[in-house]
Amino acid sequence: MTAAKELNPTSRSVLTIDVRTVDTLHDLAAMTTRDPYNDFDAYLDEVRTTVPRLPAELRTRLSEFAAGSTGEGALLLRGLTLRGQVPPTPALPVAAPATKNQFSEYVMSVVAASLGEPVGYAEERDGQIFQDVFPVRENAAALSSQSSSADLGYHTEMAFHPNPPDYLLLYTLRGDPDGTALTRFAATRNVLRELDTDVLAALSARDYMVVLRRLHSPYFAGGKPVREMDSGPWVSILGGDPLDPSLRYEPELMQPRHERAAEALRELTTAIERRAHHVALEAGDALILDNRRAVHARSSFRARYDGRDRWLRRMHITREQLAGSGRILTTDLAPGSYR
Ligand SMILES: O=C(O)CCC(=O)C(=O)O
Ligand SMILES: [Fe+2]
Repeated sequence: MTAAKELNPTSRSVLTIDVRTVDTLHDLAAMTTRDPYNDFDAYLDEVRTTVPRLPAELRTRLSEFAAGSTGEGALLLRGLTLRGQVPPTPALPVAAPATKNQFSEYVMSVVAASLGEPVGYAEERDGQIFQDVFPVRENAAALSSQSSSADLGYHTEMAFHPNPPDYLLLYTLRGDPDGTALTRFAATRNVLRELDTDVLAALSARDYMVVLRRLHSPYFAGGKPVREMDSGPWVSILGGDPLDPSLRYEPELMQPRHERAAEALRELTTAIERRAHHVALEAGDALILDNRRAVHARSSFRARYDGRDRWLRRMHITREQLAGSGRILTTDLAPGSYR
């Protein structure tokens, strides 16, 4: 595999938050009174009222990113550090481990409010809005965000799903102490530039079957548990507006219909590897990925399960208005659900 280049700290994808802005954010975070875990809608309403008070540069960069005008597919906000001690990293899945103040929840919610609506998926971690991501021994080698010894290959988030999130937000509570866990990403626009029109045409055809039985989560398709499914929906990898295309990409879960489709997928993967950057996320980093305009991956790393492992907090965000069913989506993965 071609090694991804290190992200240049002066790149347009990086914004280092100055100390005064961090102070302002801490003040705003401390003004909220609602409970982000037990009453998220009320908490988010409170957070929204603070958006106009965000420092101008942060607000501008977020709205440029939301408009997709930078074409970068990722925005890394650095320096958003918590004050005081971060509790030990959990080693077992738990419901919302409590960090002491609500700074991470505030930062994540205010970023999300600038981009769209935070959403949860009923079948993923019980629909949690704030999802803690840390290595879990049992899943060390699994295709899972809880893995560590396994390299989590390039993908778009929830590529198997009819409605993947438009954005993925990864806030870092604690970086990998060894610095070996690297998050990689590549902008769709840069990747597609590398490919010939016949490859793009192959990727645009519904010639990839989502292998639903490989999913770990308790989804249903046509009323049957997905683990019992031997066929899945046929999707295209490349879609959306031809002038601003989007990817649905997860080779581990996609079965090409024929060799031409398989070859196009391999070419895409090679192009992603050529155009990717990597960053070792550190405490206080918030990485926003545009899930249509970027793919991402994470290298393997060593987990020790001693309270000092890498610990991220993750959120899924949609640009659409919430439908009547609300913030927590329930989905049937039947073929007819896919656009
Ligand atoms: O741990 C990371 O850096 C990214 C993991 C990932 O792909 C995810 O949480 O969606
Ligand atoms: Fe991911």
